[in-house]
Amino acid sequence: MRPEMVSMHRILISLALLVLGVFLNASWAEDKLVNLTRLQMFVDELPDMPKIQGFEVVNGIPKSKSLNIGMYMKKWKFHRDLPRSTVYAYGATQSTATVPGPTIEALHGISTFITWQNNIPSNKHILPWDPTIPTAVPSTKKGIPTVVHLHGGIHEPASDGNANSWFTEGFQDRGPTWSNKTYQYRNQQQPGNLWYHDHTMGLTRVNLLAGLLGAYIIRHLDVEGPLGLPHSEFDRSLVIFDRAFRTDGSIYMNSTGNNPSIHPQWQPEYFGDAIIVNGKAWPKLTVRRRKYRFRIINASNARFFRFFFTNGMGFTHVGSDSAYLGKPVGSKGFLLGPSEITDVVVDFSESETDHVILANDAAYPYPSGDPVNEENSKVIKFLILGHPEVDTSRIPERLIHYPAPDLSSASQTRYIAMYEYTSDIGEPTHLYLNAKPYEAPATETPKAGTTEVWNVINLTEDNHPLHIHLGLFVVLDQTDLVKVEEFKDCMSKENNAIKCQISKYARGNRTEVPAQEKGWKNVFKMRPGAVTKILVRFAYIHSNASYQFDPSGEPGYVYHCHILDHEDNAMMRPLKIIR
Ligand SMILES: *[C@@H]1O[C@H](CO)[C@@H](O)[C@H](O)[C@H]1NC(C)=O
Ligand SMILES: *[C@@H]1O[C@H](CO)[C@@H](O)[C@H](O)[C@H]1NC(C)=O
Ligand SMILES: *[C@@H]1O[C@H](CO)[C@@H](O)[C@H](O)[C@H]1NC(C)=O
Ligand SMILES: *[C@@H]1O[C@H](CO)[C@@H](O)[C@H](O)[C@H]1NC(C)=O
Ligand SMILES: *[C@@H]1O[C@H](CO)[C@@H](O)[C@H](O)[C@H]1NC(C)=O
Ligand SMILES: *[C@@H]1O[C@H](CO)[C@@H](O)[C@H](O)[C@H]1NC(C)=O
Ligand SMILES: CC(=O)N[C@H]1CO[C@H](CO)[C@@H](O)[C@@H]1O
Ligand SMILES: [Cu+2]
Repeated sequence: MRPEMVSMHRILISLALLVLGVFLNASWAEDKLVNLTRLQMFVDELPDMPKIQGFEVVNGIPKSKSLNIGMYMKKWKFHRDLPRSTVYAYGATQSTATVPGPTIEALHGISTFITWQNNIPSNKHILPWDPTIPTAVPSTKKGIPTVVHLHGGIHEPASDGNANSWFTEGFQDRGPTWSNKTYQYRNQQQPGNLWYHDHTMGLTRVNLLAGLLGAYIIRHLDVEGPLGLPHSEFDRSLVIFDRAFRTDGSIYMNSTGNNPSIHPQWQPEYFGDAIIVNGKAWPKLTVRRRKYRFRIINASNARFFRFFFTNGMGFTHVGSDSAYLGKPVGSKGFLLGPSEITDVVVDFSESETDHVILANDAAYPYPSGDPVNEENSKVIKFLILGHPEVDTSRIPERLIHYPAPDLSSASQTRYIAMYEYTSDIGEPTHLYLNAKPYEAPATETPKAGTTEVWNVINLTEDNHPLHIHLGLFVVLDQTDLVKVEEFKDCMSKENNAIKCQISKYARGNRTEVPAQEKGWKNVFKMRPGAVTKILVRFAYIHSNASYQFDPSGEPGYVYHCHILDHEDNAMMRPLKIIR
């Protein structure tokens, strides 16, 4: 082509792009959402995520292993009849990356080293985010900041995925507390269920929504083997979250805040009506007429689930969060808050029907929000094969008992108050713990090896799942506040529970802790208008040995609300362990 033709050509291409751009922008602005009632449920098979071993066996002896796990931008199909969605996904390679990410299987006592690599191209985030909340912004203004936290893990602060230890593609840009490309997960703790997910300052909600989460299991074969629980193909992880989609398949998040003049994008809670299990909307799974173990991780940003079976079948709980229960607990249904994990055995030989639906009836926001609808009330369908079969797995009478320490051994009592602030139009603008922003110096400074009592006071209208890094806790008591408004008035002036005479107000009804949640936990749903008393242990629960690392190092740990939209703005505080 002659030069003038080339430039004409360019002009035409630019024009075409311009028209396309206007068109794309227009359709974006319209936010045409998929009408989910038109999507047929139970058409996709439940995927099993790829498994990555966090150890290697050399001459019959397990040894520690170093893994590289990347974060990639790719397309993911959430439903047979939905166009492919752009996601951020974890995986060993781009082609094997999945949403949720691969399940990492570690062995008790064997370290897994992981170099998390950000391979997400330095362009615009696939979801709207909000620069007016405390947010990681690369100095080059390029790249998508990410950092990985292993939820439930007991390891040194430098491997904890601090919100300010974020990094962009190829580690080009790094947050202020970034220190090392490789994390060491020691796996010295009790066997159980963990999950890894993004934890970037101000971007956690959007990075998880984009797909950055996955399951992590620590096994201790000597201790778990004799229990005889269902294993291998009968032991499945179910990672559950909710999403909304545009008609072009893209993941939808509202780009207009509830207080747009203060925060252009931030909203207090994200909900989508499509319930996604292991990356598929309302999948189905064909099961044999026998026992299965399901490790269920609630990876929703804000949705609570209250699970039950439509045919009345029950669940037997064997674990909760990252630890086994002392004894199995039967239930007909249970409430799972964001980021809570439950570990249940389901016996399909008890089913009188040839299929059953795992359903949900939790209002959203929980507990005072909208009732569930046709879409978000269904989770997964199990198709149950013919006759019962010989099932050698069992549910033993005793599981693994980790005694709770004496209340009298607690070395400190703390009060943690949850506050929500609203604008003059009465819409939430942000939430704080103890009326302090994240940047304020640490006020919770437990000594390693000790146990403390924390009284968590919810002065907001929502149920907040509180998550503590490093420590595990036992819930002792939940007592409603009386004369809540009077107490709240005092707290909003003084921010001091003792000065406000909490003992005078913590006199209402007591709520029993559900039996399946009486063990060691790392997340608990803090009832609104109540004081929840927990006993937090900054030591292992399965042994009296002290931590095999220095927990007092930089950049320390955090504790926060696990409704991600709250955590990002800024229901999170530093947790500094001292020696
Ligand atoms: C979604 O589709 C259903 C069934 O076709 C219809 O009844 C409903 O009105 C639609 N909802 C919206 C918001 O368009
Ligand atoms: C980075 O972490 C690895 C694995 O824990 C460790 O071996 C190495 O010494 C660390 N490097 C620095 C500079 O701290
Ligand atoms: C997005 O949020 C704004 C402000 O809260 C609201 O007015 C609007 O209806 C929302 N859009 C959708 C599609 O829900
Ligand atoms: C998942 O967690 C969210 C947020 O806490 C909660 O609203 C929802 O009920 C939980 N779902 C299940 C199934 O537990
Ligand atoms: C305690 O519970 C009872 C029964 O649900 C209820 O009637 C009563 O109002 C509650 N008391 C307070 C102080 O909330
Ligand atoms: C830890 O020490 C206490 C008190 O000496 C003892 O009762 C308990 O059995 C020990 N726990 C373990 C797991 O060794
Ligand atoms: C639903 C509910 O009980 N919400 C309460 C949460 O706590 C605040 C303050 O304590 C009360 O005002 C709410 O009614
Ligand atoms: Cu919260």
